[in-house]
Amino acid sequence: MAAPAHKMTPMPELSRAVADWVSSVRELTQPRAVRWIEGTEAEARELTAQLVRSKELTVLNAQEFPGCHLYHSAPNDVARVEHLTYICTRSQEDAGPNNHWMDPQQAHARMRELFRGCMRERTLYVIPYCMGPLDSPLSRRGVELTDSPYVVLNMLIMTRAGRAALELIARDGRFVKGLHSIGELDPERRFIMHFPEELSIESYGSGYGGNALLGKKCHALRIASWQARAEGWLAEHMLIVGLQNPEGETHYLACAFPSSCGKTNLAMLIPPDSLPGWRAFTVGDDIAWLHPGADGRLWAINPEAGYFGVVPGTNPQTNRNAYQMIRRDTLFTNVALTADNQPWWEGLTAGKPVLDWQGRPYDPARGPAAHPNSRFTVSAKRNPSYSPHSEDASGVPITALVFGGRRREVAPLVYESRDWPHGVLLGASLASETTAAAVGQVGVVRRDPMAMQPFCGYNFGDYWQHWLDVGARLARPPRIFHVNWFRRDAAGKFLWPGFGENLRVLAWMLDRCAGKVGAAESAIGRLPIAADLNTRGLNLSDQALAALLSIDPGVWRKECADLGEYLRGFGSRLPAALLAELRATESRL
Ligand code: SAT
Ligand code: MN
Repeated sequence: MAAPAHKMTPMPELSRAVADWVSSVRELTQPRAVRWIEGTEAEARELTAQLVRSKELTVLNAQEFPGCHLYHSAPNDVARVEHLTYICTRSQEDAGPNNHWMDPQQAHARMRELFRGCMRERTLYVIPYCMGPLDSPLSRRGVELTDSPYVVLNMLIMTRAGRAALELIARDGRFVKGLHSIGELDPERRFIMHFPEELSIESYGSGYGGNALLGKKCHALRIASWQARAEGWLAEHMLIVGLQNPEGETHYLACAFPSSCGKTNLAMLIPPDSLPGWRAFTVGDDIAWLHPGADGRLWAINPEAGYFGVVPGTNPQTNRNAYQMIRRDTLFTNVALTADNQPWWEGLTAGKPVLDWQGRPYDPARGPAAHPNSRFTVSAKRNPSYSPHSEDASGVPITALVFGGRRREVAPLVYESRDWPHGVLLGASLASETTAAAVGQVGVVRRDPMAMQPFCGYNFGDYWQHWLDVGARLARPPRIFHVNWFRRDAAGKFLWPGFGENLRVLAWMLDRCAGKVGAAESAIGRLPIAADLNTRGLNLSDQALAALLSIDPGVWRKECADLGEYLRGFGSRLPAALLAELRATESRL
């Protein structure tokens, strides 16, 4: 048990470095008060009550959704803003063609003008947080300063935040500095700036998830990917799932998919009745930090403590675990409301929306009732399939890495890389249809290497070289696969049922890793032999299966040509080995 608060050292006295930084930000932003977040439940309750009183949070139906609340964001602040997100390194080359870049001094000057006096009449919250288990040597820490109590509530769920994190910071001295203000929520005065060389983040003008919860994409991916390169590990946009086979053996997979392509569903997969004896355990649903272990394997932790997941589409059929998980103690953002105060979203078969995500009377002519990027924030521990190994200080060992995108055509259901360097090419070749998770057009195919296009904090050329280097150091590297659950037939119908049935494909991968089944060599990699893929009870025609496992050499020659053109855009930073892998594929085609 923690000692009563009055007997404890006041938080500002724990770390001089943090206190000095808070003082300088206080001077700049001029808040009415400064409040250090202890991380207690009483504190979260009090902050929640305060937001309910000020009508920023709505209490949801306490019988059906106990402990749940609804938050409406500003209507123009509902997704990440990649066009306003910058990597500010001294050399533009280090940020690479994959990032928007600004000179650090210029960026600091610009942000200072935005932050100056911006917190008058507001409280400045100091949130020390730890990404990863508190006792793990693989974890890293940060402090977010924000004027948004909604951000505080989210950070308390999404990270290990509070006094314990600050004590760790005081001990090792290093932390990522994240300064955030909602500003005026004006899209014209909005920037998300990253300074990897200084381990700092400055975010202004948005209260939305990835723009404002700085522990998530900003720290755990953009800054961490930079730190990881310097320290010899990988910070990736991957879920981590443990699959226990009927023999009782558990293997862990880390899988990269772009935002809003089903990572949370895959992480919480429900084995279908047709695959008795299998169990799935969630370690993480969005981010994996992968470290080479002393045993030559890759070990993963989930730096987060909660899920910030897409709500629409969640129902007992698509994701029973998630549906159950978000029925209590969940913070909903931008969903609709029923007459009896229950949250409602597209994909629910029961209930009827009366107010839309902006709190207006629901009118189908104005579009969906819940925003397509509406979100739930919930503690990972609420997940029925939560893996107890999520808390292991050394992480979990990874058997396979999986890359996937959302593609109507081109990519087969699954294929396996020939070896690690070829697997890096598979990752680099990821392309996907865009989704509502970021502002912009939805449904257009864009390149999204390793699902990291919006999140890699440095030049992709250097990043691929780092991937090659990490693989070369692993005596027992995981195998690397590519999947596409989203392939469609000529009529536009999905060929593969997806969701829990994806376990059939994952089981094939594990059979491959265990050396139990062979594969068909193809120009792009190894494809399943149809008989090795368990499709019993699926109602999948032979033709559909053949289509799912087929590659069209003509289409692939074009795909390789496009990829080659894209890769060559990285100039001298592009690893020669990656280009050689592409050439080898082209010659096989
Ligand atoms: O960036 S968020 O964390 O808000 C959502 C996503 O894009 O995965
Ligand atoms: Mn994500």
